[in-house]
Amino acid sequence: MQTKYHCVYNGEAIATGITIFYGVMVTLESARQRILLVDDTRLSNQIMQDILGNDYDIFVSTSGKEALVLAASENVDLILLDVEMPGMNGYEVCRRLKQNPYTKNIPVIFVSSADDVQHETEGLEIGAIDYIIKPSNPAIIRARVKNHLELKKYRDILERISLIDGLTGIPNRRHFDQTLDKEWRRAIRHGDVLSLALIDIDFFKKYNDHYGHLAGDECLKKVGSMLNESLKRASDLGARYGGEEFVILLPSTAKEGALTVTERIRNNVEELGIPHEKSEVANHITVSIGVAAMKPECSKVPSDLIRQADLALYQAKNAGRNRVCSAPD
Ligand code: GH3
Ligand code: MG
Repeated sequence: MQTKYHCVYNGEAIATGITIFYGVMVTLESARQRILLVDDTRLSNQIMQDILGNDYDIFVSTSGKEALVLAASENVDLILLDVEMPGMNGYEVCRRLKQNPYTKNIPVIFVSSADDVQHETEGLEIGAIDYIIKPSNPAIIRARVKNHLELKKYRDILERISLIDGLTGIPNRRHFDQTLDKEWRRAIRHGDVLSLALIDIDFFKKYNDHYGHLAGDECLKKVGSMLNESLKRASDLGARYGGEEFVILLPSTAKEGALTVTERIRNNVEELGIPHEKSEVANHITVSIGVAAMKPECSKVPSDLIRQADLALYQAKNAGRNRVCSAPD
């Protein structure tokens, strides 16, 4: 993703170029978008580079195989794809791009000298967003590319927003489910261990009843942002799981490490010092945490890990709340 967004909760404007969706404010820091040119003829690539190089970052590939690698690794925003190429032709490249979850959302424009309805229809049916017949006028190429990249930019923004919780501004359940799925498969490939913790605010119903729902919402926001501040590794994820429950995912982390992180979180919540005079365990907000660690295998599913963490959370609640419990190995 080449554009960088900061999501903050409604009201805290920070920069120019602000768009508001569903109460979540998103700011957009423009960066140059990236285009991958795929053509076995170097001259064709050079012509396109001359047309587009001033406005975009350009990546060049002279074969379909190499293009698939670049598309998956270089975070490109648009692919201009020649149809006729030795080895893998453009249609096959496009089919494979659309089958790969990492590349399926990259718009593809076919660039071809095949000026007939059949070729153009086939290209569009495979999933290309447009079809340019070469040679084409540079101004028209620039205009079409600009239009498609503009749409891509806004689709990226929507994608980001759909993964953020509207109240707390932290990743939502959908984001978490997607990441768990991805990390689960990665852990199977690498024989790695994965830890997960469910975090639930103690006596939150009493908090809402006593202080009101708006105060309850403020409390959720504070706990949510503290949660993410407590996570140190780039691969760690903290998300709102639903209601007053949060979840964290710690890839490549065994149970001991997960217990250290969650104990830090439990302690940090106490140190927020949010008064809760109706709590039965303290005079401030506290959380109970259930931790589970697992080495994912093909015979297991991600919900096994969640279920274990849920049981551990239940134990933490039963054992008196404001504590961390872990599932047995
Ligand atoms: P326990 O210590 O056993 O966890 O008790 P609890 O009261 O925290 O748990 P319970 O599940 O009975 O109540 C959860 C409460 O969380 C009930 C609901 O009103 C509140 N809640 C859920 N989502 C939101 C929200 O988005 N905003 C606010 N303010 N409250 C919420
Ligand atoms: Mg609760």
